[in-house]
Amino acid sequence: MRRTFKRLLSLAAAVGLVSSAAVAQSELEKIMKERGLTQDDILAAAKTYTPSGGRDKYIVFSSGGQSGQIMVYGVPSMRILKFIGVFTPEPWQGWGYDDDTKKVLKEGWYRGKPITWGDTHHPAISETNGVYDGKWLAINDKANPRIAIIDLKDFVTKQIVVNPVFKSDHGGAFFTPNSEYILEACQYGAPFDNEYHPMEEYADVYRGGVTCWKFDHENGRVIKDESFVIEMPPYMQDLSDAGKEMSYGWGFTNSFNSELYTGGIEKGLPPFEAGMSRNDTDYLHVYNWRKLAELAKDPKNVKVINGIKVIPIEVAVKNDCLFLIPEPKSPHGVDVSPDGRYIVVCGKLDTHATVYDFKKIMEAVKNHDFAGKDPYGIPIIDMKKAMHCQAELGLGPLHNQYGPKWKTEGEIYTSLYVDSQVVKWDYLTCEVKDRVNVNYNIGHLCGMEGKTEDPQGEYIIALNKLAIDRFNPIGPLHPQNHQLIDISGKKMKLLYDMPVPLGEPHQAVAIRASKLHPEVRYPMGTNPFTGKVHEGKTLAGQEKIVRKGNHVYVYGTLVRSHINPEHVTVNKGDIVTFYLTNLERAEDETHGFTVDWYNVHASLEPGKTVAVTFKADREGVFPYYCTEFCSALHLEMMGYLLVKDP
Ligand code: CUK
Ligand code: CUA
Repeated sequence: MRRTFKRLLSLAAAVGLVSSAAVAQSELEKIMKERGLTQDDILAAAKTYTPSGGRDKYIVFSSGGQSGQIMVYGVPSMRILKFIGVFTPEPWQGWGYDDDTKKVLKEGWYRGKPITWGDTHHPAISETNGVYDGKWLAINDKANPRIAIIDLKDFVTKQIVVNPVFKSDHGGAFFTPNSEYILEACQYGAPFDNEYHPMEEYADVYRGGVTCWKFDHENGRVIKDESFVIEMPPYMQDLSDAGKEMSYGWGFTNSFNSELYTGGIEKGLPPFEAGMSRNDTDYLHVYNWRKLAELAKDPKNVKVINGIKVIPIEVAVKNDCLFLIPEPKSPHGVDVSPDGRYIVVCGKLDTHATVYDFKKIMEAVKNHDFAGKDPYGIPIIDMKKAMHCQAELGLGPLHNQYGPKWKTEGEIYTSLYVDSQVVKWDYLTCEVKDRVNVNYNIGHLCGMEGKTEDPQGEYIIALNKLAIDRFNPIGPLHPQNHQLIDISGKKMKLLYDMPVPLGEPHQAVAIRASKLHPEVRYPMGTNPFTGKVHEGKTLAGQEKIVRKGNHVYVYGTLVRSHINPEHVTVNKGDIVTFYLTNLERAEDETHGFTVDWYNVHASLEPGKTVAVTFKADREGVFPYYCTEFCSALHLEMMGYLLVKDP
């Protein structure tokens, strides 16, 4: 401590600040004493504290778990910047409370049924040449198998696609290295049709698989017609990753029910978790998505189920596009090294991480050197022949992230769920280098671009499932805990705890902030969901009310500090559409809009046009107003909807 301050003091003396530095020292010492802070605490604070107006080096997109949303925060400050409405309504952004956002949410109605929640797991940033390009973000909903696309120009969800054959998904979303496809792996095997099939048909009719969603990288939309599903046995596929560099064109998905166990405590059978972990190994699925994409273009190679092309197991096998490799035991994370050569798999019930060598896998494939076939005829590659090494890490290894010295030191970090630790090790030699305790029960961990071809340094974030004693108590439901860990030195150092009051974080991805270029305003009259001029665009002086039959269209504008028009009179039973344009050009001059009783809300960022439609089903007087405190006369920014009995 003393020495640090002496150094500070001599530095301060050099710039003529001796007296103020001395004052600062005594004040700092006083605060440290009062608050019981150690020198390590002060260093951690200095490494994370971001003064007013300061910016973060990295931006993190974290799954919001059961909230169905995404959380955005900065590193190292750990300041939350935004929650993005994705699968669930989010009133602040008007997400699900105006016509245009309702339309996007409606695309995600699962088999036609309104679904208002989601279980987001794995966000992924679009890639160019295997590195993040900062353009698009994708995330899956495990509960109702869907993928959403978020535009990183305005951080708004632009598309939701429903998987027409899966009944749950987990191993998505993962971009291929040039964002050609988004991989989405099934979790719980189920019939691909939407019919009833008894459990006795599990092995024959229930199926798993990986959906390869064709992605229009330029426009940021999934092209459903060019997407396809690789059918797989109902082994309960789990996490996935796309190969890169030497393994480009391949995908890897693990699984945890090679037993084909179907449960049934009521039948006197062991419960699912016991039956599914009977075998010592499950299967890593290795598939050539690039070749399968070509095959899928020929109708002879596919069956169309619920409108999507499905490549049957036999077709994939016949064309040398699908293989299995045993992997121990109840595997979870599968993470391809930055050069694409190694595939690191963690088994939840095994103390090891297993490193597979893609070169060895390809040797076996080339020579058709197989240990046998599974009941579905898929060739099995001998585990030993595909393996590079195994590292003994501890209890409950789950996920991996690569560090900047991956090439020279095989730098990799793995989460240990049961041991509540992050382990640093070398995947080239399988030696353990360091470990740090986290609080508690870590799931994923997030490196800075830690799963791209260009992992960055300094930080790992531990995404912990349990917080227990870390924060002030707020009732039985605790927040989650994101812990920032400094990895710049030889020993890892815990820097900061961030409570996450949103939902289970699962995966988070971090990108250099310098790669993001979001807009500050929309071109005047834009509909953000089409990127084009909104049909309701209205400029100053063009405000009007138009009646077409029983549908009343209000072309309105908002600008500090009035809504125009200020009176709208309609008949009971009319359908009313407010088209609203925010005429502001100034940064951050957002207005909001709501009408008493009608359960609508819109967020109008500068330049945006939105539509809000409802049925005027009740006679009366309904004030509407701006919901953002936008100026000194914000409260005056209002009007009246008058609904009369005709
Ligand atoms: S999962 Cu949650 S801790 Cu959905 Cu990626 Cu591993
Ligand atoms: Cu506009 Cu308040």
